Amino acid sequence: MKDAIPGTADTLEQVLLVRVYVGGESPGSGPDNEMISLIEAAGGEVVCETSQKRRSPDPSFFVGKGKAEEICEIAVAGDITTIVLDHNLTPGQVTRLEETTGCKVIDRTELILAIFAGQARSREAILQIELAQLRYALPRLSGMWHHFSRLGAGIGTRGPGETQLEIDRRRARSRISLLENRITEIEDRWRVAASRRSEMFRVAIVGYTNAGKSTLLNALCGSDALIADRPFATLDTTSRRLELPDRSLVLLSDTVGFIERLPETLVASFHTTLNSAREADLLLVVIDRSSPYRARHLETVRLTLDRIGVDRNVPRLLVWSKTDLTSSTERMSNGIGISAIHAFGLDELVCGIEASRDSFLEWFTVTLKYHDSGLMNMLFDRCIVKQVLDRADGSTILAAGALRGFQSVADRLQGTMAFTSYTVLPGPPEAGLEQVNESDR
Ligand SMILES: Nc1nc2c(ncn2[C@@H]2O[C@H](COP(=O)(O)OP(=O)(O)OP(=O)(O)O)[C@@H](O)[C@H]2O)c(=O)[nH]1
Ligand SMILES: [Mg+2]
Repeated sequence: MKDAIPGTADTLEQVLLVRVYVGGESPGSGPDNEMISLIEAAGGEVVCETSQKRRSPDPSFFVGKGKAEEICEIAVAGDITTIVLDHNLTPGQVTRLEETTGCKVIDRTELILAIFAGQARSREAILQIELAQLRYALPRLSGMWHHFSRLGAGIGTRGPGETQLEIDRRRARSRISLLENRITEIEDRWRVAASRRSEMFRVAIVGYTNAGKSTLLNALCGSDALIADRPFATLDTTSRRLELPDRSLVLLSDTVGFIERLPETLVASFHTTLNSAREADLLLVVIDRSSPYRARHLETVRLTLDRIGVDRNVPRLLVWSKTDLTSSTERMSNGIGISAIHAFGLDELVCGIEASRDSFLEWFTVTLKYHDSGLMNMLFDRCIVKQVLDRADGSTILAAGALRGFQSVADRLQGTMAFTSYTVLPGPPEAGLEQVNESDR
């Protein structure tokens, strides 16, 4: 049975979307609009849809042979140029479907790669996406020959397909190693820059794509990161300093959004960009509260953080975004509710960041015989100094939390002339310093 929806678009690429529900999947059990947003972000317009439920994918066509013929009829009737499947296909399945339908066939990974290629602006992102596309294309090169020579420009043809139509495997491999070298050079430069900032407490904003991560960075830091109502607007890491209520600074980073089944080739190629999540001391997990799929988004973010190698022990703060679009009576049992565009909940969030940071630090008080500016600078660099008390006898007491472990601070203090003693505290100092000091005696 045909379930094609006739469309009228004539300016964009005309797309037939084929949804295949495999195994336990069923219509309505997932974010059905997501594929449409992805196709639009890649410059296409869905003019027809059709679906099939299957126990398992057909090895030749992914859909059944009869369905492939039906797809061909819909494509002819709807003047379709491109067929998009919501799954990943083998190169052979793509070739056979293209031969049967006479249309270009794009799978889910190729679609997401096409969006990335279209959005990449920085040199790093352009190199990383070209690498991801080439790695994906390499086993498919013979198919791509057929694919591009017959069908011309459109979704999925930007990047290596467009510029190197006559590529062979040997040339693709040499281009891949050239790109890998360039990306390694960039990674080295970033590592040097990161080591300069390594003393700061690092907070990474992670979350599902389009959840409002860049809007949050801009609202908190007054920055101008690109915001757009489409998937994968952000392809680079942007880092800004954020001042907390105690006037200390943390480094806040925004990065690429996640999606269900984020293609492996992107995870591998965007390794450097995703480092900001891996190296974070605290993760802000941003989930769109107004999405009916928020629980699923949260699960996807958890799985993706595992996949990219983020340590499960790094503290995570759940941030529900876009609460202005939800009912005001809704209770948020876990996490902090915000609306970045209405600056709602941001004070609570900043206090939450400070509290999470403070619970992560190793706290101590230290007494210096006299005010040693070298030691004081070291303490301010490596610690969050909460209180300083200069006493009448010339000595100074500080209460501080060590950012990267107390031992490295203690090692620096030991044996210096000004150092008298330190006391490790169970948590952030609550009492005034004199009281702390009195109880020490
Ligand atoms: N109503 C409402 N819309 C918001 C809010 N925050 C962000 N948005 C909108 O959500 C869309 C996506 O915002 P972005 O900040 O670009 O989302 P992102 O998570 O950075 O997305 P990617 O970088 O593409 O992964 C934009 O249209 C924003 O205007 C909010 O608090 N309320
Ligand atoms: Mg963004």
